[in-house]
This record gives sequence, C-alpha cells and structure tokens, in this order.
Amino acid sequence: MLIDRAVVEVRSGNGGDGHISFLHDKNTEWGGPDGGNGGDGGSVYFLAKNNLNTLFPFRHSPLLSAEDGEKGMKKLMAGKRGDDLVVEVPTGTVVIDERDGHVLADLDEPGKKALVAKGGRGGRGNASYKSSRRRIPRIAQNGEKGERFRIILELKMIADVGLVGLPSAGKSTFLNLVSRANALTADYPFSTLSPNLGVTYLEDGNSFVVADLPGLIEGASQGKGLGTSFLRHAERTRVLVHLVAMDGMNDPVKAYKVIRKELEAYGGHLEERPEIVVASKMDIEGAAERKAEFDKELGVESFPLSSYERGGEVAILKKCEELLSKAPKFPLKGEEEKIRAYHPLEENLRLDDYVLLKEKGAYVVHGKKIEEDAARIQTKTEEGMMRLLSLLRKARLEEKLKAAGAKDGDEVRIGEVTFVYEE
Ligand SMILES: Nc1nc2c(ncn2[C@@H]2O[C@H](COP(=O)(O)OP(=O)(O)OP(=O)(O)O)[C@@H](O)[C@H]2O)c(=O)[nH]1
Ligand SMILES: [Mg+2]
Repeated sequence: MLIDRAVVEVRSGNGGDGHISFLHDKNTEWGGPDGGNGGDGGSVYFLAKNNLNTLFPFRHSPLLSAEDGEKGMKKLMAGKRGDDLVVEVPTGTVVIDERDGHVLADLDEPGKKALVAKGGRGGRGNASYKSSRRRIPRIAQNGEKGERFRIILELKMIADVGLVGLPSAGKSTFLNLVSRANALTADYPFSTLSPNLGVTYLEDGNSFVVADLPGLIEGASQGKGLGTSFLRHAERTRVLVHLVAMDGMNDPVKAYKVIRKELEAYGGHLEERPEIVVASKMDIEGAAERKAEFDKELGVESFPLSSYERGGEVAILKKCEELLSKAPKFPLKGEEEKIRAYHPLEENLRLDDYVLLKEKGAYVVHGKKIEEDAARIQTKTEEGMMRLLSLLRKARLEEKLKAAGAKDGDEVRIGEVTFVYEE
C-alpha cells in the first residue's frame, strides 16, 4: 500500500553564542578583545528525488534535525557552523506547515530544493564590537535559536490523465488496455486500493501518464470509502476520464452525478478539469440502449468503450491528447492564497508589538520580536545589561510598566531574561 502522508517534526540548529575574551600571552599583557563569533546553526532543506516513490520511511523518523552551531572561542576563533540537513523526498511531495496549513514547499520537479527551517544565526563575539569608541568591549551576543515545528508531508502523484468512476466501472481494465501497467482488476468493488500509473504511447509518438484512481463512492469527499486521500491524487491530473458502466448494475445517470458531486465537494478545482465521459462495458447486452438514454438525459455524447472487445480506446486517447494540449496546470488545493515565501511576516515584526501581563506577582512581556532580541543579549556582563536597557527603552517598556503600576523591586520577565524594575 502506498503511504502518501506523514507528519514529522523539523528542527533547525541553534546559532552558537559569541565569546568574550581578551588576548593574554607572555608578550602582551593587554592585547584587546579576541572573542570569536558563534557559528550559524544548520538549516533543514527538502530535496525532490525521482528514484523515491513513497513517504514510508518518514513513518519512523519523527524528528529531522540539523546541527547546532558551536560557540565562538578565544583567539578570534569562530565556532563551527552546524551542518545542514537535506531530506530527500519523492518528486511530487508537498511540505505543509502543520501550525497554519501553509504550503511551505511544492517539490514538483526533480532536483528542486527548498528551505523549510532556517538555522539560527551565530552570535557576535566581543572582538567584533571593537571600535575607536569602545576599546574594551565586554559584550557578546547569544546565538539565535533555531526553529522547531511539525510539518505534514503529502505525496501527490503526477499524472496527466486521471480515471475516475464508481468502483468496478472498469478503470483498471482500461489502464491495462492502453498502457503496459499491470493493475489488478477484479469483479468486486474497491479492488484498487492505491493508484496505478501507466504510460500511454500514441501512434504519433506522443505519450502521457494515466493514473487509475481507486473507485469513488458517495461521501468520498467527506472521507467515506477510500475517501479524500484518493481525491488528493486526482489533483495532480489535468484531464479526467470519467467511466460510467453501461452494464445495468447501476443507473448510469445517477452513477455519473454521484462522482461529479464528490469532485465538486472536494474543492481542489477538480470539477473544473476538462472531462471526457466514457460509457464503459459496451459489450454487455442492453448497453447501447442505456448509453443512448444516458446521453440524451445528460445532453452529452459519451465515448463508447469495451475493454474486452477493444473498441473505442483510440478515440478516447486522441481526445485526451487534444485536451492535454490546451489544459492549464491547476494549482493545488489551498495553494493559491496560502503559498508564501519563507516566513516573510516575521520580517515586519515590531519591537513594541507585545503585551504586558501580570503573572504571579511578576510582569511578563509577551511579544515575538522583543523576546527574540532579548534572548540574544548576554546579560552577564555590564555592557550586556546596557544593551538590554537600550532595548527596553526602544520598546518603551519602562513607560508601560509605570502605567501598569509597577513598583521598585518588582520582577520583570521577557522570555528567559529576568530583571528587577527600578523606579
Ligand atoms: N464485460 C466487460 N467487463 C469489464 C469491462 N471492463 C472491465 N470489466 C470487468 O469489470 C470488473 C471491474 O473492473 P475493474 O477494471 O477492476 O474496475 P475498477 O473501476 O478498476 O474498480 P475499482 O478498482 O474497484 O474501483 C472486472 O471484473 C472486469 O473484468 C468491459 O469493457 N466489459
Ligand atoms: Mg481498479
């Protein structure tokens, strides 16, 4: 069975902290600052590969982690950069941020590589703070934290033509007829449990990929039967061939409408794809009359097909070719509004965008930017404290604390940074 969905956690590396040190040796008693920068944390990338075809391995690797950057050292030695992690996935995999459903990457071409979790930057060592004004910098920067979040991997097959229809409509039999696929066919419903692909070669040398999708039933778009996981595969196709059996088992008009309803309910523009209506199993007695009635009632001219007697398939394939030459590439469900560049929102975060809450007697500052900036300051030195104060001033925290009624000695917390308020 094809495993086509997996949930995993990604973690990019933390940046290494910058170092504070001063050169000392037997010749130089006082040689100036020489603390090196911390190394950047590694990032997590995803890479599309053609020789892979399942997401199965991800069932067992819940945390995909890049390496942390190392701390800076004395003698201007920079910390080692953390190694990136490059995760290889089958071509056609979509990476979705589980937190908000955004598509982070659509790896629809072999060799495509996408950044999914960016490593934290290394902190600056004290040597980098040296200037004519500041000759003895006792300050360094903490490394930026990496990211950690859960993502959904979805593998959507890439095929040009999708075969849809009720169970036992004859989809797999048709696929075997027009390609060298060896799909299982059977006289019971749901014989196809995962999609089969076949390549059809036409006489003019053109070829395209046909996907035989599992049978759909009423309620499939709500997850009934084999459900939405298979409608998802249909999203990758550009033309649908809709098979309706004329064997008298089901009312053909009703059978047709059930499938149309499910395609519409799914919402991935499936219903907008060009559709070729095929009347299958035309060799069965009474099929011609049923087809005539079906065509009349729906106002269509369906293509007749008998996979047993080989009739009609050439015209159907010709029509596929004609429609494929015109059909656009459809965006994936949810992709249009949601696909975005790498976290652009966070670039615009403002320092004074935070809320101040009183929690168990302490004043706690909640804001993404101010928390991140504060976390990068090494408060163990006096200069670090000066930096923190300047940050608080920029964020107008003092005013807000005063307005909130803070008193001398009250505790204030920003993330993991804690200090005491002084009036
Ligand atoms: N008489 C006749 N029987 C057919 C024809 N095509 C398929 N069948 C039979 O119909 C049954 C179902 O065919 P499949 O191709 O497995 O149907 P399917 O649409 O793939 O079914 P699911 O995978 O369950 O959705 C099988 O017993 C086939 O042998 C045809 O053209 N004529
Ligand atoms: Mg089948």
